[in-house]
Order: sequence, then C-alpha cells, then structure tokens
Amino acid sequence: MSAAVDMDEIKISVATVDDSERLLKFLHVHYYREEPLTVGCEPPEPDAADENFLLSNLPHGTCVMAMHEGRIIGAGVAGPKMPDEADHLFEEAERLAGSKWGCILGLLAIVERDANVFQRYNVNKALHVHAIGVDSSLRGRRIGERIVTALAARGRELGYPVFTSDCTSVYSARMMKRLGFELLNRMPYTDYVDAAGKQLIKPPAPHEFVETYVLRL
Ligand code: COA
Ligand code: G0R
Repeated sequence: MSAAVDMDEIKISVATVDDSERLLKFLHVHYYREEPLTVGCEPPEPDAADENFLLSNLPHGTCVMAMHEGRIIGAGVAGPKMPDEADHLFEEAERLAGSKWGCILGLLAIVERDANVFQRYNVNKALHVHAIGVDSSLRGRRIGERIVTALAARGRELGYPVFTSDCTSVYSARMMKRLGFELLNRMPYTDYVDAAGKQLIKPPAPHEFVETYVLRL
C-alpha cells in the first residue's frame, strides 16, 4: 500500500463474521507486530486464543474496517463487557497461566479492576475496544481517529452508555485524549511483575504505560 490514498475514498464499514479471515490477516501485519503488549513478551506471534478472542467480537456488530479500493487499511475490534469483567479476566489469566495470552490477560485484568469504570460511571455495561490497527504505511493521517469515532457511533446506536479503551501505545493514548476521552487509570509496565519481582511484559520505547480511557456515549 503506497502513500497515494485519497482520504475521501476511505469508507468505514461494520465487519461481519465473513470478514474473519481477511481481518485476521490484516491484524497480523498491521496490529500484532507493533501492539506493545504483544511485542513486549515472548513468543513474537500471538496465541491462537488471542486471535480467536478478537474474532469472537464480530457477531456483536461492534467491529469496523476502514476500506480503500477494496482493501482493509485499518480496523477496530470492540465488544461488550459487564461489571464482572475484571473477575472474568483474572480467571482467564489463571487458566492460561504460562502462555503469552495468559500473561497479557493478567495485565489487562489489573487495569480493568483499577480503572473501575462501572462504579465510577454508574453503568452496568460498556463497549470496550480490544484492538485498533492502521496500515503501517498510512499512520499519522487520523485514520485511527476515524475508526474510534465509528466504533463510538456504533456503540451509541446499540445503546451502550460508555466506551472504553486500554491504550497500550502512546500513539493510541494521544489519539483518545484528542478525541475528548477521560483518563481513568495509568499503570507503568514496570509494575507488572511476577512473584520474584521480574517484569513480565517489556514493551519497547516510547511505550511506558497502559492508560485506560473512557468516553460517555
Ligand atoms: N510512529 C510515530 N508516530 C505515530 C505512529 C508511528 N508508528 N503512529 C501514529 N503516530 C502518531 C501520529 O502522528 C499522531 O500523533 P500526533 O497526535 O502527535 O499528531 C498519533 O500517533 C495518532 O495519529 P492518528 O493519525 O490519529 O492515528 P493513526 O491512524 O496513525 O493510528 C494507531 C494510530 C495507534 C492505531 C496506529 O499507530 C497503529 O496501528 N499502531 C499499531 C497497533 C497498536 O499499537 N494499536 C494500539 C494499541 S492500544
Ligand atoms: C493483544 N490482543 C485498543 C487496543 C490493546 C490491548 C492489548 C491487546 N488495545 N493485545 N495481543 O488495541
């Protein structure tokens, strides 16, 4: 994909189960290879359970793709969560202990608990973004913003009161701030350690924190 993309020709559409294969292919190249948690622990490739989890959000109608001339150039994967989400994530992390996805879920469980969006916003469900990726040759052109805006609009249409995102990357955190999201929690990666005090996930610079953001819909 070259830089010669007519921005007006980019269309955002809701992804369906039929898009699973091409969406996963896109995420492999333009999401997983750079997403700080995925990059920050071994092995480099995502677990099948991680991929299957992202794809399991498609039937909710809460995932979008940015398309240009029939190709995916960006994607947003979101899904519902309920007030027991942190407990559920801790259980899953324990069940999958020792695996890459289990390690990532352990961190996501801590930030879900600490952001505490259900109590702070007095809501009983939320739309949560699990992945956002933009074609690596097209970064910095606000395509990510368009994806987040489309996901929020979809959430509003479907009756979700709030929209949340764990920003593992400084770039996505900057984007949420610009879009008017509120910062709920910031956790330094150096705080996620095992019983011996060894840091479990080491994302590359400039990523130092995972920040959880919320937007009322
Ligand atoms: N290197 C340097 N800066 C980058 C960048 C990169 N690879 N990608 C985005 N940026 C900057 C933009 O310049 C912009 O900064 P600014 O606010 O100072 O202008 C900001 O990040 C957001 O840019 P925007 O154009 O709105 O977003 P985008 O379309 O480039 O997409 C991501 C942002 C995060 C979706 C994209 O960087 C991406 O796909 N990253 C890999 C996967 C990932 O980490 N996803 C997010 C996990 S929470
Ligand atoms: C893996 N599934 C919005 C966004 C990142 C969460 C981390 C998910 N958040 N990582 N491997 O992309």
